[in-house]
Order: sequence, then C-alpha cells, then structure tokens
Amino acid sequence: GSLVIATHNAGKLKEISALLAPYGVKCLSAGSLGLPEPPETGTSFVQNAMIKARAAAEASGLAALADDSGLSVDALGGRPGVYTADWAERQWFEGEPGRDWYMAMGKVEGMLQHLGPDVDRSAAFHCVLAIAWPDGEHAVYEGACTGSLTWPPRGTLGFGYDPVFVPTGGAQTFAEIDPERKHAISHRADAFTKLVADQFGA
Ligand code: ITT
Repeated sequence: GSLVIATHNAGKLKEISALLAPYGVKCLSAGSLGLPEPPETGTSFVQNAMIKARAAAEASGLAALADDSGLSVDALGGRPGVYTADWAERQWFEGEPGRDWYMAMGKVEGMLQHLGPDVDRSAAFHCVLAIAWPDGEHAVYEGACTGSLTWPPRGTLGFGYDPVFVPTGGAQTFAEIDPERKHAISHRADAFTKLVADQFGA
C-alpha cells in the first residue's frame, strides 16, 4: 500500500525511500502532500517520532512513517540528542537559506574546541522510526550506531552530521562511504531492520 513519509528533511527522505525500495511500498512525502510540520514538543526520540507519525496519519488518512533521530555525544552527557536539529539550526547564520549544513559543522567545531584535544570523542547516532495508522494503531522501532566525531569534516555524501561522524570499526566518515554501506550499518538501517522484520516479515 501507500505510506506517507512524515519528514521535511530531504536527506532522510532519500534514505528512507532507498531503504523501503525492496518492499514495493509506494512512498508519498509529507512535503509533496503539503502536510503541516507539527511542533516536536517531546523529550525523547520516541515521543517526537510518534508526534510526527500521528499528525501525518491524521492529516492524510493514510499510514505514516516518521523518523526522529539525532547525535548523542558522550562527553556532553548525551547531548544534543533530541535537540540535534535545533542545535544545528539555531542562529549562526540565521536566515541564510541552505546553510544548515555549515551551521551544523560550525557547532561541531565549536563543541570539539570546547571539549579540547584530549577529550573522548565517542558519540552515537540514534534513530526512532514510528508508523501510525489512521485507526490509531502504531508501532515503534529504535536503532543506534556508535562511532566518534572528527574534525575537519570529510566527504560529500549523505547529509547532516555525516561528514564529522566515523562509525565504529571504520576510518572513513559517513559522508565518505557509499550510501549502500551507510544503509548497512547506520542507526536508520538498524531501526529499519526491526521494522522490516515486524511489518514485512523479511
Ligand atoms: P523531520 O523532523 O522533518 O523528519 P528534522 O531534520 O527536523 O526533520 P529531527 O528532528 O529528527 O529531523 O533531527 C535530526 C537531526 O539529526 C538533524 O539535524 C539531522 O541532520 C541529524 N541526523 C539524523 N540522521 C542523520 C544521519 O543519518 N546523518 C547525519 N545527520 C543525521
């Protein structure tokens, strides 16, 4: 059937569409349907994913899949976590369209400088996928990927914080490896494996 992808983040939409491609699901994006973006008032990835999935299912009358994700830095006690998008977007180059990538990188550089050269740069990406159906049913799947932060950024693939994140066991950043490789090991892939097993029996 059809599934609304309840995200306004183009990088996420691309990855989710690729991850769903083998299952013959028709993906409709929240943007193309003109669905509103609900305020993400939750304090956990699960709460925010549910808010987005439920809002899209109610507005569209279709099943909707939302992704709430973010980066948790060990030396920052797990922050920015659910506030990762805010942290990236808040006011370094306010109002300059298309600059969120640079904003995110600026924040990471500032944070790494603040932590100093000797600090543990361990971090983890988290992803929660929530599916909501118009009848009120829902399902939630959690994924994670550990790694470490690096500076300066390297690579041009992926989106968001990919150029500064090196997954555990690798030497390259998420922005330097093939999308297929990221889709095998990422936080989003981890959550997707669980979703697919549960929803498609694969
Ligand atoms: P939607 O809520 O519309 O889906 P968003 O960008 O606001 O889009 P989130 O609230 O979930 O999404 O924030 C996620 C943040 O984490 C955002 O800054 C992303 O760039 C970043 N992020 C998530 N997954 C990532 C990945 O695979 N690679 C790099 N950055 C990622």
